[in-house]
Amino acid sequence: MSPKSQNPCDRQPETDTAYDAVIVGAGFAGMYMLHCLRTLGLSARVFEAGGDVGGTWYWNRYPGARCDIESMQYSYSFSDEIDQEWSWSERYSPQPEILAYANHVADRFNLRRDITFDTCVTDATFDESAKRWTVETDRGDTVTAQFCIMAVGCLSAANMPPFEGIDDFDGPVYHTGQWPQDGVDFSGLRVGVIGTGSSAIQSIPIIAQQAASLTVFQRTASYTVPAWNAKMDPAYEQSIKADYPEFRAKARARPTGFYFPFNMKPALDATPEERNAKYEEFWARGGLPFLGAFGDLLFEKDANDTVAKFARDKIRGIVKDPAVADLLCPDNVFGCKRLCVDTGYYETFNQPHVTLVDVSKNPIERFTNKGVVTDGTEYELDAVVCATGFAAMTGSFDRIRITGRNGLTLAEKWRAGPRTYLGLSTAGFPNLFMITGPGSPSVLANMIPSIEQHVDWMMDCIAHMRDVGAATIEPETAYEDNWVEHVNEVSKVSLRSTCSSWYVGANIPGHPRVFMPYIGGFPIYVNRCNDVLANGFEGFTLDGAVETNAPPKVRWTERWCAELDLEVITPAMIAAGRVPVV
Ligand code: N01
Repeated sequence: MSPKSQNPCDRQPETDTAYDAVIVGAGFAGMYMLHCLRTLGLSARVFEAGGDVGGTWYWNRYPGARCDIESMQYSYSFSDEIDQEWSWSERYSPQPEILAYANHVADRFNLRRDITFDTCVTDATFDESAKRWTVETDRGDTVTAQFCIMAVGCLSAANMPPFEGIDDFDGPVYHTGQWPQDGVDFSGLRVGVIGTGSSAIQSIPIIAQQAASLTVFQRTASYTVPAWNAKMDPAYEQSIKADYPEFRAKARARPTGFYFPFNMKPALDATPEERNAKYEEFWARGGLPFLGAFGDLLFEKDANDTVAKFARDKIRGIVKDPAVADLLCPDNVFGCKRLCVDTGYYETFNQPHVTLVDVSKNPIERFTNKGVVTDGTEYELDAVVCATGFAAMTGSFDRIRITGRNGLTLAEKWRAGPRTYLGLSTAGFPNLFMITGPGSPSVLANMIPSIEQHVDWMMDCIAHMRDVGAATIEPETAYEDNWVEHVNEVSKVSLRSTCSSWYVGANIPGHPRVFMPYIGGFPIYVNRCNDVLANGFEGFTLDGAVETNAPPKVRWTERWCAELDLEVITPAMIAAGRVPVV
């Protein structure tokens, strides 16, 4: 079933329809929200910019795109049937398979009938007298709803730097996060890639296989760990499916919401030989779990120096040209920026048709009709790929004019950085919910469980509002301020707060520097959300409630009564904010 059979331009704009909820975005968050609202008997309309479901996995179709969380853990957990009927073909799923899974879920629950595709929400305005949101789109739709739910994604607003002369370039310029639907064939072309983050590191080895020549423009070298991706082992798959709920529970008890072996011993207590042996053992496992080699790697700079040196030695062991190897060696904190996971990245630079260009001291000056100029040299190219990242966490909100009480826009309120209570909502914007908003674990946890936990919390909240006859819910400023302060304080304990990454908005010129995701650990965050709910939505004001004393019922959130994995999270760590989030 594909919505592409309809020409979106042909449809009549929807006007004056009143819904219980409008959802912005039909990625994994919007899809699950829609499914849940229906279960509660509420009406909802989803507006989605893309031509189909999938969100991140709809847009990021660049060569080599795949998830850095293992397939058996990167999926919805709300349906035992889907858990059992769906099979993943590889240890780490490629983008087409994750998109196929999103389509499967959309088909299974007939979600598309309530989703309007190819439509961007432009405005969401709270009407204080009606206590409802008015939502407008770029296709002329104007609808109203009691709840406005932002399921806009954390890494959805592509960052395209304003390179001078880019429009003069004769060839195509692509962004990894806005990849053409039908793919791109680079065979025989001279290709340039700008950027060396996760998207570049995944795509470079594949583009190199096709291109006549590949020139990589690197501003900052990234650390990357091999994925050691492989075909799914049927015995492993079966062992998990035999008791999927148990496996999910084990994962939820972990700081990142996904499970992998973690050695909590400090690196600084080990001898150099023991350390090296442990790093080799975890390197052989590969991927993000490499950061689980020792418990202090993201807290103690001296410990981090040991893992950084190990990684640089690996690079020098793979890359044959010492000058190129040196350029590929990062000199910053290991894992400070999001760790990359690759297949054959460093090996690619041993190929004669691949060139690494350092733009750290001499930035890209401009595009010409023939290519890209840096340091006075023109690199002639047929096509350019900008793997230049995203305006993370707040970028997708910035694209919509969201107006709350007293005409205050969200952009104004967040000018000095996002302010939320639990990453779920923000004062002055009643009944506006965010799924994995800034101030929640989001990108520092497994995204799909993070989404489900947020949606389930919102469902208990909305059900409670119905039970007590509340028209609106809104956080109190004092509680929001405390939460923002807590998010900031916890981030300072981690070495992650020390570098210029998209976690702090530093990749976008002019953005305020604020550590946006909550780094205190997924189960700790879940427990906090549960406590707020159990205490009658502590820190929120429910307006118009008839039955103010009715205690909230725990229905949806029941499955999120997170146990802490006490092997990796002790009360002392929580008190010190030293919960290891990879
Ligand atoms: O973006 P990035 P990404 N001139 O911001 C460079 C997730 N993800 O799309 O570091 C030259 O990491 C920039 O340089 P610098 C994952 O969470 C997940 O790769 O700012 N270069 C950097 O090298 C990831 O972290 C998966 O100096 C410029 C690069 O562009 C997040 O998405 C796969 C430049 C941007 O790297 C973002 O990853 C892919 C300029 N003007 C993504 N501007 C998986 O699941 C920017 N750069 C595996």
